[in-house]
Amino acid sequence: MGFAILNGKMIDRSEAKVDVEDRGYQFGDGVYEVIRVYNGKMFTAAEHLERFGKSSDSIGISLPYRTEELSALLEELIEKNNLQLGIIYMQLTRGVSPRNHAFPIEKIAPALTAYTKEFARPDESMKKGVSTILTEDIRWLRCDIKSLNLLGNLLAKQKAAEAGCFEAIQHRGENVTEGSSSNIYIVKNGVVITHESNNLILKGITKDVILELCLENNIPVEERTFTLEELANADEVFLSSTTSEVMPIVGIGDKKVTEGHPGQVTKKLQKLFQLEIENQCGKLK
Ligand code: DCS
Repeated sequence: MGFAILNGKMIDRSEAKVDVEDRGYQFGDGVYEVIRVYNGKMFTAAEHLERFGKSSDSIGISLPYRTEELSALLEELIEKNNLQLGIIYMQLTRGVSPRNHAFPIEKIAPALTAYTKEFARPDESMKKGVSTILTEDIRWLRCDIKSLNLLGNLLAKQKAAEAGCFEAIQHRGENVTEGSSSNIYIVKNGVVITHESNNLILKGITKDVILELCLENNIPVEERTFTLEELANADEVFLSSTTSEVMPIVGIGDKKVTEGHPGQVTKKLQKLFQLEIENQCGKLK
C-alpha cells in the first residue's frame, strides 16, 4: 500500500487512520485535489496547489502549510512510493470535533491526508473516444469549490456507469455545465466552446492548460454557456480532466458524435497536450 501523509507525517498507509468524528468523514466538510504524476514528476503542481488553497479558503479552513512545504511533502511522497505514472490524492478537512453542523468555536487542527496510486494513461479510450449520457445537474451553486461533497457528481456518474458509459454530461435546464468529474467542450466551425469558469462548474486545471494551448496555436475559443441543442449539433465533443487528459466523446445517449470517431480539432489538442506534459515532465513512453 505504500506510504501516506497524515498531518505532515509520512507513515505506512495502513496506519493512516482518521477519527469517526472527523468533519470530512461526517459532513464532507473539506476539500481535495487530484494531481497527475508522469515520470515521477507532478504535472501542473503549482496550479493544483493554488486551487487547493482557494477551495480551502472559500470554506474557511486555513491550509496548515505553505505551498512550498506542501509541494516538498508531495515530492517526498512520490519518491517514497516510487511512483512513476499515477496520481496523488490529497484532502484537507476541518478536523475532528464533537458532531455539530456549525463550525467548532475552539480552533481545531485541520486534517491533511495524501496518498498515491498507480494510474495508467487511458490510451485506448483516448484513441477511440468514449460514450456518455445526459443528466440534469442537481448540484449546489458552488461547484467552483473542489469540495468533498460529491453526492450529486456520484449519482450522475453512477447513472453513466449503469448505462455502460464513461461519463455523464450534466445540464441545468437547456444549458450544459460539465461532466460528473470533467469539463465538457464542443467544437463548431473550428471554434472550441466550453462553459465559462464561474460558480456552476469546477475550473479544471486541464481546462486552463487546453485553453492556453488553443491561444498559443491560434485555435479560436469561446468560454461561454452553450445549450443542449448546440451540443447535439456540434462538429466534435470532448472532455478533459487530470486523469482523462483530452478525451474524445463519440456518443451521447444513443446518438453518435463525429460518426463515432474522434474529431480533428480534438486530435490536434491531444497532440499539443502530450507535448505540454513532456515539456513539464519529460518524454512519455
Ligand atoms: N469538473 C469536475 C466536477 C471534476 O471533478 C473535475 C476533476 C474536473 C471538472 C476537471 O478538473 P481537472 O482538470 O482539474 O482535473 N475531478 C478530479 C477527480 O475527482 N478525479 O480526477 C480528477
